[in-house]
Amino acid sequence: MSAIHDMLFSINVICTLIVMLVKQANYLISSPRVEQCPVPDRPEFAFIGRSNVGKSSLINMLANQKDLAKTSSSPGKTQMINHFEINRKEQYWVDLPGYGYAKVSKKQRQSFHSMIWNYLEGRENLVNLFALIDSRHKPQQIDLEFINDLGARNIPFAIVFTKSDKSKQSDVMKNVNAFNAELMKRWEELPPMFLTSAVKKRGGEQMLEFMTELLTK
Ligand SMILES: Nc1nc2c(ncn2[C@@H]2O[C@H](COP(=O)(O)OP(=O)(O)O)[C@@H](O)[C@H]2O)c(=O)[nH]1
Ligand SMILES: [Mg+2]
Repeated sequence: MSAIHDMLFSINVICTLIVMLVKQANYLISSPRVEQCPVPDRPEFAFIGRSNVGKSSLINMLANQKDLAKTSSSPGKTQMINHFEINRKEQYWVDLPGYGYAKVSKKQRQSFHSMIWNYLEGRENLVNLFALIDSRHKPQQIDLEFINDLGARNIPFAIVFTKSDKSKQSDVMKNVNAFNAELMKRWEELPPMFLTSAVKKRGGEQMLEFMTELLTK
């Protein structure tokens, strides 16, 4: 009994210790197309969401760095696939361009659309995509459409509700539940979900735990 107890206890300790630590992180390169991305020689996590959803802030929170993701929001890089090196050669994180820009031509939107889907469907080392949703808003058609497409195309993804500090908790939960209710109209199972605030530094540990779990599976 006590041997088993000791063993379980040590497994528990090990599990607690293997939560990913970001010891090092740096911006690497911005690529206009998936074909130009770095050689896929390590696991990759990607982040996507509408512009201003809080993507850069979330990446900075996870990496525990103030200005890591700033690079990719400089003019010209917002429409690129931006790679960050994490823990030297351990993994890549990718800041993807936001979907659903209103102020671009139809042609631009189409090439943008195919760039994102070429990446999502063609990047062989992609472990998981984090799709960011602003928790201040009721379910938005454009987010629902994008998430439904991810499911339909079998892209591994999780949903991250951002800016949870900005509204009353009851309003946040109302929006999250409404979003889930919309998804349940189409899907039997909900994807993994995280509630985060980059300002209050909430939800990051759970995300890092989930990432570690995926990498050690
Ligand atoms: N209150 C609050 N503001 C946030 C949070 N995350 C981002 N913001 C703010 O939202 C704006 C857009 O954030 P940013 O990370 O640049 O979004 P991006 O365009 O998706 O990369 C900035 O003014 C951030 O300071 C959050 O968790 N809480
Ligand atoms: Mg950004």
